[in-house]
Amino acid sequence: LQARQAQRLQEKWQRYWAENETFRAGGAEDVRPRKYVLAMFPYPSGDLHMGHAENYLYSDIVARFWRHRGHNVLNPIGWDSFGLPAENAAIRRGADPREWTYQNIAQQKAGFQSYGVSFDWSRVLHTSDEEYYRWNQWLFLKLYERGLAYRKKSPVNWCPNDQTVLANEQVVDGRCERCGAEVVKKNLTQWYFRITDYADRLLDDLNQLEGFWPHKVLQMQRNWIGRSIGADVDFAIEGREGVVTVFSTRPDTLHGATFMVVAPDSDLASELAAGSSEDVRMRFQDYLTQVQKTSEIDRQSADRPKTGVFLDRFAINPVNGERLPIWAADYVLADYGHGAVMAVPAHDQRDLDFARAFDLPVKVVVDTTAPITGALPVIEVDEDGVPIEPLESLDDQHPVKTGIALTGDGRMINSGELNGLSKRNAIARAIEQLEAAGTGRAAKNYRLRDWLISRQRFWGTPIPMLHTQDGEIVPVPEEQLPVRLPSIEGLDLSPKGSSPLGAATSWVQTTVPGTGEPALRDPDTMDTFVDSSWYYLRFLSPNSDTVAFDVDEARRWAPIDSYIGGVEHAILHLLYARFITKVLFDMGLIDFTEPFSSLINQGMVILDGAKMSKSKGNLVLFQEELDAYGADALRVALAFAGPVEDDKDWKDVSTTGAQKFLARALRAAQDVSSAVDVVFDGGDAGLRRITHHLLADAPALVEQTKFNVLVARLMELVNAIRKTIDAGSGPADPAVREAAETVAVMLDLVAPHTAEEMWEILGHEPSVGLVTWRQADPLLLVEDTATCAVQVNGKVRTTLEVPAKIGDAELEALARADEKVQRALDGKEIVRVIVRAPKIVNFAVKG
Ligand code: ANZ
Repeated sequence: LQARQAQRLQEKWQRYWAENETFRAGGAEDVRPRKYVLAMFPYPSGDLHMGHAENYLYSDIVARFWRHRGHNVLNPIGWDSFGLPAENAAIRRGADPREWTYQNIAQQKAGFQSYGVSFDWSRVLHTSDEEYYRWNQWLFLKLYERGLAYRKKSPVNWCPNDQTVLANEQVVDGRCERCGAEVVKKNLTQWYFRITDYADRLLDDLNQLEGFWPHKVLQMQRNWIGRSIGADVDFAIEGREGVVTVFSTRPDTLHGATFMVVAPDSDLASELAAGSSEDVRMRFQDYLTQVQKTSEIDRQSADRPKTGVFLDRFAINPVNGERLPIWAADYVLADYGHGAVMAVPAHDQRDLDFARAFDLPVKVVVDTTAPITGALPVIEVDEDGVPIEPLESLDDQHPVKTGIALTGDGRMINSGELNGLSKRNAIARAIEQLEAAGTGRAAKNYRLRDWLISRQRFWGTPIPMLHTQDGEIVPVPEEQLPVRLPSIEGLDLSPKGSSPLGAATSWVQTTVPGTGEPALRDPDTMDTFVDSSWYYLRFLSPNSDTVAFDVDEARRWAPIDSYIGGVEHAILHLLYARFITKVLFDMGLIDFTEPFSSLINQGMVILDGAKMSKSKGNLVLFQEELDAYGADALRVALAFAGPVEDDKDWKDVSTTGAQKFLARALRAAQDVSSAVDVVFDGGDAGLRRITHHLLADAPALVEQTKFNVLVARLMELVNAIRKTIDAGSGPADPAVREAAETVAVMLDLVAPHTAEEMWEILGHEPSVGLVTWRQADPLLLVEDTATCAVQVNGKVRTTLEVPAKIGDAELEALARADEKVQRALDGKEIVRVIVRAPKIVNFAVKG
């Protein structure tokens, strides 16, 4: 198919689809079963690229497939149009982010249309429209009412380049996910969503997605939530009121605790240091300054040499009254558990590294291997922590010698009442003892943190909250939404650490509704992940100005049957959308708790094994390929390039091969339509078999997302058509027509313009996109046949052509039904039947 012809078909059929709203989803009265297919909506950050070409091709294939299966399909599109790229681009050009955003949207929209994606264009949404973001504000108020939105001051991730805070999820390897700048910590008061309240449900419900989501993504979500089960243990501190609580997953090892470590940047560390000597205070201060410059990644890195300072304070081990020296060290994090640990160097690698670095005692309490017979000695140390016993006398397996902590299972030793128990039983027993003594209790901990949603940027949803002069916080009443973004006139958007909205005086200064008391608007905007956490519901009633989404439509359409997008969203977006879905469920607005029933992650389009990027200058441009080869060839080439989830190297993508294939398919339809009538009975059996095998296999191929195999099979069928026309019975053979029609209805998934054209050439009304696929004829699916001799008393009466894999019973029934056999058996008594499928049936008869 040459580019010019492709262009002509694109224009023709795209106009037809637009005028007829061919892909508009059916309304409430439509009785067909429903499918909701969604591709993650794009950022309007420039032209469409090959990643888009791949992503929206796959969702289009799935959407088109379900229409062919007689479903009412919803396949909408919108734009995730708030966010930093627009704002940064606007700052660079001194322009309004609105302009840049809506220009890009228009461009991307045109791109999708010329690519022939079967979207329902009546439902387009943009998150930066006030008709959309007012519902973000509504959602915020609902979360606030339920105690799920709150403000707190805490150290937050701060990107010094973008001058804004970042959610934990937006910090990748210690750097800003967007710009790559090293993230630092800053103490700020910010709005949070209490996602941790949902930690257990977010974790447990992943089990119901097993088999429907990529396993890798489920595992990433599990690790992100990071539930640990263990105990909180209270330690008294000498010379101090109250207790210090530590979280431990190994309360069984309490007898092996030989020191305590607190996070240097915790309030507790400062307090303990303050109660110590001048010298300790100074050393602690120096250390703290150094720690504050260290990134979280470095702090958690296992190979970094351990650092710390002794605080000259002591904790008392609740199980044996031993004095444990307290250290401040940066491998303990302030915001995990209680920011303090009981150190058990024999059985925890980090603690062992620390003990070896600072000559602290190591006491084995779990006998983890057979050769260790419980005799591992405790190392006695003097006041300075120097071992009294020479190291040489220790067992070779001793962790102090090997440097390897004994983390495995084993029998408890040196642990009083716990001696002899296995690790698991000892943990349970230790918790019982702690609870009985009132010095501890079972506890759970999560890696997951609450979702920080405040952003000090302009291009986002204003947080609908007011601050009065005496520091009170008042929500904007629901009926006053939206709180609109002000015009950028006179505003300096450049990042400066506080929201540019704070400088919009006439916007920010307002009064409390009802009382008239002066108040300031919250100047921050919401993380754009709030926008994308519920957009899938907005598509169901995108024009409603009374509700965020129509609950009846949600009952009809949601949850989403197939969600398609990049694995880069494996954690943040999916986790937030799952969280908000559960909140909406708890509010009684929807009747499901997981938004995405199945998830497909596509691979990347790469070039010579490398990721394409503007900076590397190795971009293959979507628009250029589209112009050069046409939408269908590009689509076929991408679909054919390999399995959905694999990365596709552009080297292996053959747009010219796809062009030739499409030309052949079209020519087959033309040949059929111009064939001179000839009378046929039956038609070419070989061709019919290929056609019907494809009819039988295609649904499973699509459902298993084996789109490349489907394209290969279509190519095979087109070649078989050509062979039958040229070397066989010619284009008037009904088997040729049947095959050409089958190609048209299936090709619609990948090459919809060519498919419509073929369908029309074959004499049918458009649109082929709405034609239900034929059923395969089971008789034509029988692959190999065998010849069966049917005998009566050893004499062959007839032969039958039967499926090679036929069973004995079925073969006997076929033989009995045969006319000649019936005649030979007539009036005789059958005494025995011998069946050897598929070759022989022998009736032994009397009389
Ligand atoms: C004593 C112990 C003995 C521990 C042992 C482990 C093994 P996860 O699985 O990640 O939850 N810990 C607790 N709070 C910490 C903090 N703020 N910073 C760094 N480490 C912290 O890890 C829980 C374990 O990590 C806890 O169990 C504690 O060390 C440590 F043989 O307590 B454990």
